[in-house]
Amino acid sequence: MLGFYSTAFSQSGYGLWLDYEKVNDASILSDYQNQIRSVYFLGESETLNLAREELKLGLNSLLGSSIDFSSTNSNNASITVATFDQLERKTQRKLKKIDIAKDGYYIGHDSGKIVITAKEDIGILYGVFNFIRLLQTQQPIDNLAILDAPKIDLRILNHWDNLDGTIERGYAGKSLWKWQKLPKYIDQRYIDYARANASIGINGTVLTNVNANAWVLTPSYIDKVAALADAFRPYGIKVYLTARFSAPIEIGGLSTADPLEAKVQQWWKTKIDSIYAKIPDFGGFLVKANSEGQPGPQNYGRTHVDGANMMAEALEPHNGVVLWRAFVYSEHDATDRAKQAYSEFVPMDGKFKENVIVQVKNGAIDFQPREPFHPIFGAMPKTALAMEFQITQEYLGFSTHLVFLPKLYEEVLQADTYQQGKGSLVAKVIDGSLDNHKISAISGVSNIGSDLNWTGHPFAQANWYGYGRLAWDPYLDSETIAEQWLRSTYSNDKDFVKPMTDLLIESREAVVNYMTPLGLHHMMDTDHHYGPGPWVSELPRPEWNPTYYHKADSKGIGFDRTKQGSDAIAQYADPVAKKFEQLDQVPENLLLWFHHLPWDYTLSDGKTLWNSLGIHYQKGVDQVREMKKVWEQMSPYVDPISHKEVSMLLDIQLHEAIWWKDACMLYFQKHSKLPFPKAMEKPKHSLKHYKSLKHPYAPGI
Ligand code: BDP
Repeated sequence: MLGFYSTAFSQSGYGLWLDYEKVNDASILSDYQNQIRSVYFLGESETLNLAREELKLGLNSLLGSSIDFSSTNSNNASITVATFDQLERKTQRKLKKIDIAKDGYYIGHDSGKIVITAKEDIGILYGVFNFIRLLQTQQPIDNLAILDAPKIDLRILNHWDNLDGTIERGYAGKSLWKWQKLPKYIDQRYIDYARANASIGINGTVLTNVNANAWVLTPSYIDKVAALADAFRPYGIKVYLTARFSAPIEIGGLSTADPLEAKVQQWWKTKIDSIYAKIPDFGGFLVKANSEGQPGPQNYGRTHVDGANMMAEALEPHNGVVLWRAFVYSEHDATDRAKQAYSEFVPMDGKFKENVIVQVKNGAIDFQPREPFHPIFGAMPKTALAMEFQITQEYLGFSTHLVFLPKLYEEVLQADTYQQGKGSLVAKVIDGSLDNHKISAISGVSNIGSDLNWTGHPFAQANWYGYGRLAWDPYLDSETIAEQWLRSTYSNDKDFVKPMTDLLIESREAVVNYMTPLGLHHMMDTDHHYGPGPWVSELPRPEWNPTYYHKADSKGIGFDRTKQGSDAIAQYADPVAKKFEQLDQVPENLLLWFHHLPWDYTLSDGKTLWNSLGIHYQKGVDQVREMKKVWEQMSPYVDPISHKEVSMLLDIQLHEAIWWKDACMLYFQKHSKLPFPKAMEKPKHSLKHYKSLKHPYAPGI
């Protein structure tokens, strides 16, 4: 029995990209073995000890032999690991100055030996993980000179975890945080979680849902949070909490939460001081205010600036930050939802305190399979802006569909805002380099839960990994990330790596094609946000209805955001706006985001809009079929349990891609009254059937 369980466990995916399997290429292995025999590891601290143990584990497992860590001298060790200061002190010689940034590291050669060095202990840990990655991905190590440092300061996961253990939009089980057993019981999973995050450079975690519960700010919960902070600290990870704006009323006994009232300000100050007394390196607050029914300063006739600055002032003496979300839209505002956050926030540019970071979702609507970049990114140069990506796949098939999100993230980060002319990439806004901000941040809404493999779908691990890699370096390309993840997680065999990298890269476009092609968006069914619901039109808030977004009628389809329409395009810098405005220039994959067009409109390839829509839906389905075929061939490289798991998930994905195609095309046909294009497979069921499908118990609601 033990054998059965241990096999199941070892193939469960629990080890993530950190299962260090022995290098299977004989010549690479012997090359590594020749170059690495012993390690001289200098220094003691909690973080350095973790780095030493990680390196030991990595080398012993990858090289399949026991590496000597007892050296006391860099002369007779093949690898020396030490902070720069220690290295100089110990070797008693001035080393060539290497300009290593904070949190960064250097891996290079010195007199034929490998050196891993950094300014700080955490840099050593990052250096060690990156050195191990070189071996895991079977890179040459004979001539190393890698100077690397994170380009974004705060690289954060946002957990939408509730205190009752459920996760809003979580599809991989329950929350990892066992609040009831904290602070005394430290689950091994907290440590494994911190280790995995450190391996990709994540250095912050917001523990609680943006739809916040004030209870987490009560003293007994702060003790629990402090215990988690203690567990994460050696891995360089700070904790943050979501702050419910009305907390002074709910747990403080005040009659108001007006940010301009002295007693409210004092309440937050005292609360924040008490948090820092227990967690000296507490990161700060993430706040969702006056959004989707959450309380905020506007309840008292105040502004986002008033609310954010009040908290920022109390956090400032402790070096804490406020991440204030710009995800706002109102049922009382009749203008296009895509315009509302910009309209509300841009006039406040320059008014936030320096430790306020405004956190903006990647697109102006809501984590759709494809959105143009959020116009706020080019329009608030005097404010530090954080990117908020969603790693959990709320609108992208939950943890059932294989979708490689770094491809989406890359598209957004590489988009050009033209804020200061050509080359003003969103990545440069985020890392603070475009406008010289003192602080920069990025957040990813986590897809992690209590499932044995952490993320539900084994390939959803790649999205956690890829988010972390891009948070470290937002200029990385998604193909490199895909390849590194595949090599570290499964196999270095070229017959696996090449086709699977292509599959991951293509998977993002596949989901766009079978859900929301040609710039369509927000077509999902109500509440659960899972399957298609293009017909939904009767929800009380107009902007919650898919019909608000696609505007299909007998004449055509699409949201007119040009000057003749909502004029949302005007929120982009001129060159971008011009491109989106003109039909011969707007990227076809955003066509219906910006334009309402007749069904017989002719696209660049000569096809009509109607036919092209059907062909795109079909293409999405065919892409999933192709993914299935490729995966079938991969069984020699993947353990049988994972292989079967992914095969079954791909079957579901195919079934659901067909569901999206059929439901959407049948619904649109009611308006277009046109026959389906020949290339499109006929729908399996009637529109009535698709409309009747209900999912009251879908996870994550
Ligand atoms: C929406 C989610 C909702 C979140 C909200 C947010 O459906 O659960 O609370 O975003 O980001 O997409 O605040």
